[in-house]
Amino acid sequence: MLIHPKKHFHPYTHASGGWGSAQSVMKILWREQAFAKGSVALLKQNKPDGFACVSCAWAKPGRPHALEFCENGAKATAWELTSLKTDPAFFTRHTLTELRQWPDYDLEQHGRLTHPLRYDAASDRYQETSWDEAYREIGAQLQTMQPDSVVFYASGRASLETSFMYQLFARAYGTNNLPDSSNMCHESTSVGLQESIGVPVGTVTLDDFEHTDCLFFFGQNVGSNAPRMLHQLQDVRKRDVPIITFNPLRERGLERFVNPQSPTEMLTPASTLISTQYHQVAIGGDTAALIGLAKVLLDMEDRAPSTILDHAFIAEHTQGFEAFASMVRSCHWQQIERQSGLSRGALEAAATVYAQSERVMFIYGMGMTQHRHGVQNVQMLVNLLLMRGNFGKPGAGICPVRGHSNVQGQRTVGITEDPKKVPVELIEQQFGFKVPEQMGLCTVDACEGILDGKVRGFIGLGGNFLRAIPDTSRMEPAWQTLDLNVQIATKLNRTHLIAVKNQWLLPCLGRIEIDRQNGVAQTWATEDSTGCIHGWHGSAEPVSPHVRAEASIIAGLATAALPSASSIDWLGWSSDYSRVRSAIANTYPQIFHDMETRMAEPGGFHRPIAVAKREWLTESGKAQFVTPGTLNEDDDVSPGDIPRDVLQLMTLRSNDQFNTTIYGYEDRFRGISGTREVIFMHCNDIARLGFKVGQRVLLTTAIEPEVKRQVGPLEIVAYDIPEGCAAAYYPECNPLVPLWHHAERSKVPAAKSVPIRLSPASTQPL
Ligand SMILES: Nc1nc2c(c(=O)[nH]1)N[C@H]1C(S)=C(S)[C@@H](COP(=O)(O)OP(=O)(O)OC[C@H]3O[C@@H](n4cnc5c(=O)[nH]c(N)nc54)[C@H](O)[C@@H]3O)O[C@H]1N2
Ligand SMILES: Nc1nc2c(c(=O)[nH]1)N[C@H]1C(S)=C(S)[C@@H](COP(=O)(O)OP(=O)(O)OC[C@H]3O[C@@H](n4cnc5c(=O)[nH]c(N)nc54)[C@H](O)[C@@H]3O)O[C@H]1N2
Ligand SMILES: [Mo]
Repeated sequence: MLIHPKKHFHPYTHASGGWGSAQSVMKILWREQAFAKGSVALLKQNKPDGFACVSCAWAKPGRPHALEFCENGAKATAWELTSLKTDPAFFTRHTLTELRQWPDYDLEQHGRLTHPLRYDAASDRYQETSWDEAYREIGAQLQTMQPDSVVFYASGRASLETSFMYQLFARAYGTNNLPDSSNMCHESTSVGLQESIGVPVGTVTLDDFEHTDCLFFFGQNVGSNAPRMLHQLQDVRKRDVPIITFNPLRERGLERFVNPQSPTEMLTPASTLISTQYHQVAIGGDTAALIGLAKVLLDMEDRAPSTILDHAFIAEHTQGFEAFASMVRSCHWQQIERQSGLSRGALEAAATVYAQSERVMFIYGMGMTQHRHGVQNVQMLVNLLLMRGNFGKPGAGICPVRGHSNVQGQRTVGITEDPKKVPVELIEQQFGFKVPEQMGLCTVDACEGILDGKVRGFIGLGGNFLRAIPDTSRMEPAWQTLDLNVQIATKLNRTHLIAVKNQWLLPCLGRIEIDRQNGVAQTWATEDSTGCIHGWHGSAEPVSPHVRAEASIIAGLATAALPSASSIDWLGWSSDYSRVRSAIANTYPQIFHDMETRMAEPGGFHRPIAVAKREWLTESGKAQFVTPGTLNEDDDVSPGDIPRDVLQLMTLRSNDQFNTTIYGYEDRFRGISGTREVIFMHCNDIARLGFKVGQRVLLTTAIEPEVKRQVGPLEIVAYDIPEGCAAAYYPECNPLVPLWHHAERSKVPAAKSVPIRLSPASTQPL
């Protein structure tokens, strides 16, 4: 096992970005032995003649900065271009039983997978196999299985071309079981926005940042999870545009920023103040806070009629305003303050700035979507924007910050469990098979299927399913009863180690690598958080001659699994991606017409967003005010009503991880170093519950006590977080999230509000 750095807790007093960020990039390039390859690649990152960063989905400008990458994008590049290899010899040294004891960091740290592998139960090891054998045997086994018993999971990174092939493979095989990471992430957005404004995605583009006069941030940690956006935020702040943040934690990236790529800023003490107001809302308190804002606006309007609300917009473009307004009026301040954890004065301050601004954008992330009422949260954001007509004009709109770099695009080209969301007729006409009608399984449904034995096979196009899902301690034993597990991956992770009877690990090219098919370097496309579609190509030599492109692996599996009568030329497609693009363009002509030429233009092209023209593709043809049913985000843990010894836990990311990939043990901005085994708590809660700073505690889920869900020991860190709330890292805390504890309608696991109790792990503080 690797030696880990020493533990250290020390508040971070510097701005985000700056020297800390530059140092962190150097460290990882060095550690991964990727200095030469990595530094050359970084110059091509997010450039029209290069590749899309494999980290977050934030927009890539058509006119990029000289260095269009951030600290965490650089880490992702170094992680993929590492010189270290997890080759067949590695597996002769380690059994799966042994590897299951390793932390996530150590597993991925051994480098890239290089050869196709098959699990051998007798020796409890992965053994090298050939691609032909893998395809033949997996294909033969798939042919014996019920299509609806197989799940085709996608993690959100694969290109539009690969994703289109993948969903077609699943549907030609006979199932809509196409869950993806979006089911754990922004599905609350897809459901909420579709119903409210008729698009499942955000409505703003990069240009809007140049026109906006006020930004609101809800539950998104820009400094760690979408740091390139800090450039837009810095520009906005130079114009003196206010930024108002709602977040239980004071996230450093939302406070101050020094651009590490600006010599002047690096050499002077200057830093940019990001948030002009910072409201530490209670976990789960956003709906109440937004109702508070709406209430202030209605009061202001009553006092000075026709000065606050955009009546013309509301009358012409919306429905449901009266019901919404009367619900808001009926809410009492006392209730709003208690649920939101914010004072009336604080909410008045935020509402006043909102009311004074003509063009407002709301930006949000997992702090809104990963709640029991995550969909309601999203719809509350829309309600507020609708009150002042903040849609369909430059500088205004809604901006969900997506996660994986092509997660939005995967949905656009058909990776969805819901066949109603795909152009069935066009698929059937072109490809000559019947698209199954039955609704497929989303991520939570797939987990239930694994628990009750209905799901028998699993194919993973990337990701670390067993680590990312909720209730992991219950899921792992059930997983072992599967008949087939096929994982297409770049690095080893825990999902590859929970062995099932027939298990294959197929190594693929990363997106930064040059993907040559028939000797020709291929291009590929992604869609970012602003609905912008770009073409890219790889920049680095592949890690090994034995790894294959994801598209080629899908073609190999599909050819082996589907009857030979299939009218899709899988192998032809995977040797020339322009053929896949023409199929995408024929299937989704409105979005992808002339894809081949348009994606090559600097800055790519935008998918049409009807809202921009104030057209509403909703059932009523209008934008919809949706009246919230409750002030809580979570009925299981309603703030104020919960037992005194129960805390609401949010599970969140450090600055040194990409989802389940742990780059290191440093959460610099939160002052944590050398460990992830911590729980952040308010000092009053620590004292009130009889604990001490530094004490080790066990965390137990406080709902459904008949099922024991426990994590720990974790060390208590005193932190600036609202009382009654606590925070700890994902994925370590996933065993605490009950599978059924998910958002209504979107089924996004409610990973941001898990009621927990603490107990001492040992009597000795560390
Ligand atoms: N470097 C890096 N970049 C990433 C990722 C990564 O792991 N590492 N992951 C990618 C993916 S897949 C995604 S989905 C995104 C995730 O990016 P984010 O949406 O930023 O997700 P989290 O880190 O989970 O943090 C959510 C934020 O919500 C706040 N929060 C928690 N509960 C509440 C609440 O009840 N109300 C409010 N208002 N705020 C709350 C937390 O304090 C935290 O600041 O980032 C993507 N980019
Ligand atoms: N408690 C809790 N749980 C959560 C969350 C939370 O905030 N709290 N967040 C949720 C969210 S937002 C998300 S998106 C999910 C993430 O869930 P996933 O997308 O399933 O997980 P990742 O950690 O992104 O997957 C990492 C693995 O992907 C593989 N990989 C990396 N690059 C490539 C590639 O180019 N191709 C292929 N084929 N494989 C590749 C590597 O093997 C790596 O180990 O987790 C969710 N789970
Ligand atoms: Mo995500």
